[in-house]
Amino acid sequence: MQYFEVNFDGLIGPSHHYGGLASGNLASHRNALKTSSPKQAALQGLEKMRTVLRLGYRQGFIPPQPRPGLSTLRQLGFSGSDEDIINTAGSDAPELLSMVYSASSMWAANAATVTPSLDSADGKVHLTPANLVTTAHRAIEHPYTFAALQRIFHNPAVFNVHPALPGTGAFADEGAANHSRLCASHGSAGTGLFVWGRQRGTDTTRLQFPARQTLEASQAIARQHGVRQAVYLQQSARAINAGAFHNDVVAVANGPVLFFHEQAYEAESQQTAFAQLSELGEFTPVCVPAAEVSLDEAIRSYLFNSQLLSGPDGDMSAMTLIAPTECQEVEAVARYLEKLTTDDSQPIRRVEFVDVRQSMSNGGGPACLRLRVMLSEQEIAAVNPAFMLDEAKIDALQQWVSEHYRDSLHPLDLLEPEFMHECKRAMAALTEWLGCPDLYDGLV
Ligand code: SUG
Repeated sequence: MQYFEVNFDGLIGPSHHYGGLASGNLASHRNALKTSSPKQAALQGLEKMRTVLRLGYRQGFIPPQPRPGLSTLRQLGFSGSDEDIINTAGSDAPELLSMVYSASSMWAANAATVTPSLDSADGKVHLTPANLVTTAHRAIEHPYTFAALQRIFHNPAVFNVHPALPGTGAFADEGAANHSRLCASHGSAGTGLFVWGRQRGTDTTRLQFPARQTLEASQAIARQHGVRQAVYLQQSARAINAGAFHNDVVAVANGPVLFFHEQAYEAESQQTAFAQLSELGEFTPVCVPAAEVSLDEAIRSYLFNSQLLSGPDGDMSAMTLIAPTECQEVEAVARYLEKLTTDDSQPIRRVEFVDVRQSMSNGGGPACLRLRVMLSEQEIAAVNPAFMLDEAKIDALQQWVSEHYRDSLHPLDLLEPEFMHECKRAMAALTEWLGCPDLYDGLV
């Protein structure tokens, strides 16, 4: 049976702003409190989806979450009408407004961990929303993500959408950003590669920034999904301290290929994991040496936050890297990429650049913006078609963005109650268009 990589991108919401909310994410820190353009952000995201669609791949999307998260503000003690809540939070705790307005669900690589049916014990596709407990603005995402995933993957005979792991630091989980699948071909059984930053008892004094994924969370996901082949690999403290808050900032996999930075992993853990991967099946590590691209250059350009794709029919011999345009601007990276595509010892043959600068300024590149789901033709038919895209639907979504989004947004604009109404109107129009006006019922 043939399997296809289907990407579900996070549609960027109307409250996209630079809140400086993510510790360890250098771009978020650097751009804190600058003016964003929600309109440009969403249009860039949709153009990326169009690029991938035009290259011949299937493309879906995950809708934005309702913002502001008024139920969170109520939980935090604010009361009265919706306007009262915005006004009081705006004067007493504006940082909480930024938190509940974050459009962070756009980074769909953090929406969930996915195990394809080929790799799970019961032959179903398993999805677990990430609890994202490390940062407050992201920890509020998972109930909405769960609702959206249940709606998209709505056939329980084919899909099992689990609730998030317990919301505690011991099971801190960041989803597919720390998970990859290695396999000989899309249609053959693969190995889940789970990358983690800390485990019970880890001496975290070496870490300047939080390690967002625990080994215990990764093990729980593998157990829950009935993953038949799992390998665990430890992120290096050096990479985390340099700003690799997720594994997908320093590595990307596709088929048998793991394209990664030399300093991404703890050496001993890498040696063990790579030996296991070679034992379990075809494994082609493509290591980018620090002497050619430093960690700093890799993180600045987001080279590894590219989408690495086989041919649309699954051809593993000629892969395409969908890379952020920033890679053309960091000299060492541009030079490296030129060399890479002519190096016959590995299958990456082509680089396609996409402009997702609005998202990049918050630390999210092309790969952050998508949740990758490996599906057979029958499984694709079991996906709710409302969430699958073609060019006409992308046009319609661009039209919706143009009608409802602001050209520019400063974090202080979040204090205006009128902005809340704008966001509500945009979401109502979207869920109506989708035919799911009750998508987030009970959660708002
Ligand atoms: O969790 N940025 C996100 C970026 C996530 C990128 N995803 C992957 N690497 N898969 C994060 O750090 C910044 C929000 C702000 O500061 O306004 C933010 O949440």
